[in-house]
Amino acid sequence: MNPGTDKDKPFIVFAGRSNVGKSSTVRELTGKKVRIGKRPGSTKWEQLVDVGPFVIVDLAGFGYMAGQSKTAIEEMKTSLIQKLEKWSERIILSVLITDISLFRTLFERWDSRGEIPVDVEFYSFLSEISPEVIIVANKSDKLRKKDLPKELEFMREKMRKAVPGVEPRIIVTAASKRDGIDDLRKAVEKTLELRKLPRPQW
Ligand SMILES: Nc1nc2c(ncn2[C@@H]2O[C@H](COP(=O)(O)OP(=O)(O)O)[C@@H](O)[C@H]2O)c(=O)[nH]1
Ligand SMILES: [Mg+2]
Repeated sequence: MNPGTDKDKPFIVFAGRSNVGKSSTVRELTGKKVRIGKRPGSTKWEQLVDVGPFVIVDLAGFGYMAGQSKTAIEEMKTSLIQKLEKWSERIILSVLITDISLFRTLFERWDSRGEIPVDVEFYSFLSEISPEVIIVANKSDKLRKKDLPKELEFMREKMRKAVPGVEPRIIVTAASKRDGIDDLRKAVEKTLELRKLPRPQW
């Protein structure tokens, strides 16, 4: 399927850095066999999954990818942003997938260089182009259980600062272990319901 096929169906987009588990999450949510990468950046283009009234768009990742030049990475990011802007009227909900086990480390690395961390930049961007954004804190299984609350609080605080006046909605998952997928499904359904929209046919 390509984005031109189902002309009127609104999009639910899944965005996030390479290798954070976007495709795994979409696969667990829908049962559809979207490609899952062994190596970062293995999904170069978006994959579309029809879920009845909506189309889920599993986007290509962005950010660092092994073996790619800085220019290639920047070009990829620009083309992704242009694509999302072009689609923005069709986007009903964005789901930002993050790797909670790496969020703090990456945040601090970028922040210390005076740059905006990619996850935070994308959260702001998605909040501009999309009526609703849900953040997924994936790979929670890679953290020690006792560290999860403080890592979540760290993320919440940074995201709150990035989009003032909006309380970030964060769902904790471990997609490859199927943890939290029901919570995510419910969060998506609830968000759509509040906008008087139908349920996706997962
Ligand atoms: N430990 C762990 N690994 C995961 C999780 N979700 C995905 N992965 C793995 O991370 C890698 C990248 O996953 P993929 O879904 O292709 O990420 P994408 O590039 O964001 O689409 C794969 O090897 C997955 O099996 C998770 O919650 N925990
Ligand atoms: Mg992928």
